[in-house]
Amino acid sequence: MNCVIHPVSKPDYMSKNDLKALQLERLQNITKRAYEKVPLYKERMDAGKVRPEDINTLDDIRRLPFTVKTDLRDTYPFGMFASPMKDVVRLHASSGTTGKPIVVGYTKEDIGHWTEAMKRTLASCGLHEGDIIQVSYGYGLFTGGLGAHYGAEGLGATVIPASGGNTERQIMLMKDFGVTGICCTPSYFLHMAEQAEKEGVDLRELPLRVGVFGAEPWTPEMRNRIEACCREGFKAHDIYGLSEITGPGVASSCCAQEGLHIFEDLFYPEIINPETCEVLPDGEEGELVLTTLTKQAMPMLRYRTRDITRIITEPCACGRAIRRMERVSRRSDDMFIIRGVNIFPSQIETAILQVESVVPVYQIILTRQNDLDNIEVNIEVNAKFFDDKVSTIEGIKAKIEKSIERVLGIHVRVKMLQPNSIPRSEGKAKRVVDNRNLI
Ligand code: DLL
Repeated sequence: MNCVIHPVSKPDYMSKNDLKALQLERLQNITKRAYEKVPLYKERMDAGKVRPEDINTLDDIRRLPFTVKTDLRDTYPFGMFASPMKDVVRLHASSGTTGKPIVVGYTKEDIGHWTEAMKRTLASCGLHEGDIIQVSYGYGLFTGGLGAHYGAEGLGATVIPASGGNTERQIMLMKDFGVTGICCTPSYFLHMAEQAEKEGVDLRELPLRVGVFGAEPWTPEMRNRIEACCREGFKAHDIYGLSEITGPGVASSCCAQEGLHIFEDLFYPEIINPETCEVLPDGEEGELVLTTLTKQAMPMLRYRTRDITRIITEPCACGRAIRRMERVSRRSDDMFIIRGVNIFPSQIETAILQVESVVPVYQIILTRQNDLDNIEVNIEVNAKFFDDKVSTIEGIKAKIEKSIERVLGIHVRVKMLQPNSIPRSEGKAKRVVDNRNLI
């Protein structure tokens, strides 16, 4: 494997002992800061009879309280801030499905750490000075655009701050400016590939060699589809992060493309059983919990991400010492139960993409009738087959239904729709339409 080590990646190779010492020192500082400056943490730690001085080893983190998304909602907008507003130089926000967004703040120092994390992310994806990077994550309150922008600029690359949307212009920029790296959600990239094909632009003929994709769950099957649209050697990388912790830059895949390295010197990971909150050993699957080790404006102690993954114990072929987690394929709160079977959207994506010639544009529709939940999957017919005989389309539909049944063990009705009937997203794709009116 040809893994080039970029100088910004130095902390990724830190020895275990040095890393642990740094983590402990940072954990002690951050716990003290959270306790002294954020009333919610003081209350919780007092109630749990734990004080910052009780953190003497990394395992003592287990004595600290968890933080959940509703804590950020309940203290809206600035109740979790540990810095006075004069030191907060940036705000971002993430909108949920209901009500007010959650707000996150950064000091100058926090922006510096975030930039370093994003430089390490992009370097890990194989980008460097001299690359021309198109940032097509949304700029604005969403952390994707500015996060990638600062990282790419910090790396010394040429940045095109395209933001999301205006897909025709995106293709033009990519082609005319000789873009070598693109940052966006995987679903938006597929939409761009579709648009390029319509315009007669062959992505395989462009110099594009790295995709930095994240912000939504996607499957290895989707990665294969994406890589097949681009020139030989193009790598579709997976990057992970969340606003509450920093934004993108928490973890990233590397040249080995097997799992994502967590930037553990900045974010301390734990895996817990989401029901019992018991901490699980490395290798076991559960909910990822993250503690920010350096964040000044908004320290997060043991934030429950709801994202399901596991820590990979084997060393990575790339030589990095920081540990990896498996790609996040699902969230504990994404699961729905149909006819007694637990289902995650990613399982359906895997099943759909196992059928060749299917475009990965689909939506899962949930309905409720007489207290029974029902699921239907809408998939677009590939434009190439649209004019074909009805029997061809029926044949593809039957294949998809069979594939889903193989994966889930239940029969799910599939509806084939005309090309372009499912709305495309410029950011995170909306895969599930829940019409059950659950409260
Ligand atoms: O999505 C930050 C980000 C921007 C990450 C750009 C990567 C690239 P939020 O909007 O707060 O922040 O959403 C965070 O998105 O808890 C996961 O459920 C999901 N997510 C993010 N990255 C991935 C990924 C940004 N690579 C939530 N795979 C997280 C699967 C992801 N899910």
